[in-house]
Formats: sequence, C-alpha cells, structure tokens
Amino acid sequence: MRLQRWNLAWALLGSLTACDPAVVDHSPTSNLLDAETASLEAGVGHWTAWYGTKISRAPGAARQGEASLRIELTEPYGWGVALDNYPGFPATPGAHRATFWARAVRGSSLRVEMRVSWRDARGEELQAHRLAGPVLGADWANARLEMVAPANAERVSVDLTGSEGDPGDALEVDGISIHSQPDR
Ligand SMILES: [Ca+2]
Repeated sequence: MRLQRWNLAWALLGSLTACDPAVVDHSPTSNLLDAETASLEAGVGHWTAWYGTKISRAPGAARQGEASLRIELTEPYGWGVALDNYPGFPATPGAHRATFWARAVRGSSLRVEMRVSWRDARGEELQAHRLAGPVLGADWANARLEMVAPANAERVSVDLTGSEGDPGDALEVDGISIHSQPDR
C-alpha cells in the first residue's frame, strides 16, 4: 500500500510542469494550492490585496521559476494579502507541511507571517496555524512548519501579513505550498 502511494505521488509530480524535479526540496506530493497561486509564473493566481498593500506579479524576480509575488506597502501600520477563493482549496485531515520563500526588496525589519486556515465543508474555520518567517534581507529565506489538519478539514486557505514597514517598502514571496505528508 505504501509503495502504491509513493508511485502515485511520483506520477503526480511528473505531471506538474511548474514543479521542476531538479529544484524540488519538498515531499513528492501535490501542492494543495493551485499552480499560479503557488508559483506566480503566469499571474497572481488567487492572491488579492487585503489591506495596506498593492500586489503584482514580479517577472524576472523569483526563487523558483521566472516570477514571484511582489508586495508593496502603502500604509505604515501593517499589511495583509489574502486569497479570493473563499472557502479555499480542497483539503483533507492529517499531517501537512507549509512553506514559503520571501525576501526584502526595499525596507528593513520586514517579516511575513503566513496563516493557514483549515475549514469544514461549510467554510467554518476549525483551526489555524501561524508560520512566522525570519526578518527578511536581500537573499531569499525559507519558512516552513509541520502541522496536522484537524478532523473534518475539507478546505484550506492562507493569508500573508506583516506588522513592520513603511509606505514604499516592498518584499517578494515565491514557492508557497501546503503539502500533505505521506504516512510514515
Ligand atoms: Ca515562481
């Protein structure tokens, strides 16, 4: 049974053109987020400015592939970026790993916190996990967190927030993923 699961996982991986096996650094299961939301390669996916920011796809600036999500701060008291596809992407209970990459483009003391919201079939939040990234510099930095999606989880959504920064500051995010973890 375990062998079949891994074979299926590798077959799925092979079909994901946005997930080059040469740079894969995560478990070989599919991302719960869709390809554009995760990779920003052809657009901004489901990302939408929530407060204190404007967003865009940043071509030629990427941790993976050719583009990332540019987040430009427009207010001094914090910012947020969310998804527009409430109640989120299909999900299942059990062990997961969430990860993203981020870097500062302008500004100091910038950080990104990713909130992972697990919801039931009606869209009610069951539990949320917070993944806090490091203080960002010019180099890409990775943040990751292992978590267990609660029983009855059928949807997952994420948002990105920060409490530091000034108008005109900017940062970039790429390689956003939530993967279910194979049985060990
Ligand atoms: Ca990318």
